[in-house]
Amino acid sequence: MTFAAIKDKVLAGVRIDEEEALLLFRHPNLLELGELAQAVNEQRNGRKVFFNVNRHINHTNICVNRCRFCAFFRRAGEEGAYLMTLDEVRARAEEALQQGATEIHVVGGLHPDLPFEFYLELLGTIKSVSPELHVKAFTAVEIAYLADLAKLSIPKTLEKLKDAGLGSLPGGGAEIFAPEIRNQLCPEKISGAQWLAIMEQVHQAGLKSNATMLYGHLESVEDRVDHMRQLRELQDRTGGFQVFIPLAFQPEHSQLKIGGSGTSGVDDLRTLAVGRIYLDNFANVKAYWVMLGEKIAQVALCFGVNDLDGTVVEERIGHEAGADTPQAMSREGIVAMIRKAGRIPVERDTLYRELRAY
Ligand code: V47
Repeated sequence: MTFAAIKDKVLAGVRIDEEEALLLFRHPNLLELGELAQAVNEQRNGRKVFFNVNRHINHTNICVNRCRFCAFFRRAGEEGAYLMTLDEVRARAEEALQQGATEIHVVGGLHPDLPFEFYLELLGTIKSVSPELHVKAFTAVEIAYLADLAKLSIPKTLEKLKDAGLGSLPGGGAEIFAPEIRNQLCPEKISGAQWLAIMEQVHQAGLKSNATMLYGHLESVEDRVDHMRQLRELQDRTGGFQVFIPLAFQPEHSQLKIGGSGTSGVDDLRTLAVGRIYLDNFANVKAYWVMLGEKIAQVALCFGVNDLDGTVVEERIGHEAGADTPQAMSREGIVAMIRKAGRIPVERDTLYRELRAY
């Protein structure tokens, strides 16, 4: 199979297989790959690029897991360990609302001592600031932990969280599904199969979620394609994923010593482009500017990407691991970034409904 043959197939709307995705990863001409990804994106999304106005709240960094790639977690009592009070959470949500946020993104460590009720109160606290704020909270990994804590099934746990204000789920915790790599990265974490099984139940419960893939560490391109294959298969069954978000590994201060200073810009663009072409059942591909840097994220808008995440504010997970991006971007900053790439900036809500074009 040649690149030209794959291109014909893709432009005719025919799904490519894993072997063809591998060939795309190995295709030496990055610009040809980007052009194809962009053609696919424009067929679907035109020249619009989404962003949202959001705020991250990482309520605690205390975690019972010790993921080797993670520079964010601390043990209870260790220097730098923290747990926000609900008042601190409320203050952040109020500030976000004043700044025009429509979404609060909540993820945290697997805290050893908090009761299930804490998480219900956390959601209730944010919703009490404004019922209009969409709370995108808890990765599939946290959901598994909370279900254990509550001694409830996953569907029952989701029902309680939904009643307390949960609006959708972020895509974290997927890392890379291949068991031999996952066991080296995060041996304590739920398996890839469990992550997928929980997401299936999330979608069955009527909640949307996102999907991530952590790359640029120990994995091979075959592992990346295998990861995307499993996402595509689940998406065929449920349609519940809103967006694919490749996360570029940030190597500083993590226990995972792989040498070098992180992924290359070429690999970032290639991964986003292959994601766009292979994941034909995902409407959106996000360049998460926090991990990629603003410049690569902007160039990614010519490589099949149609979403830049949001204003973020106070990001801790990537920054603890050496991300040298700012903590926040203003709405004006993101709009300018999209315009300068020749695209149309569109503010969206968490469920990808258009709020305002600029
Ligand atoms: O699951 C942890 C990753 C994730 C590092 O759904 C790291 O809209 C790179 O999932 N280098 C959490 N990545 C963040 C996340 C996310 C972010 C923005 C938007 C959305 C969304 C989801 O961050 C973790 C893990 O895969 N991570 N450490 C690191 N050193």
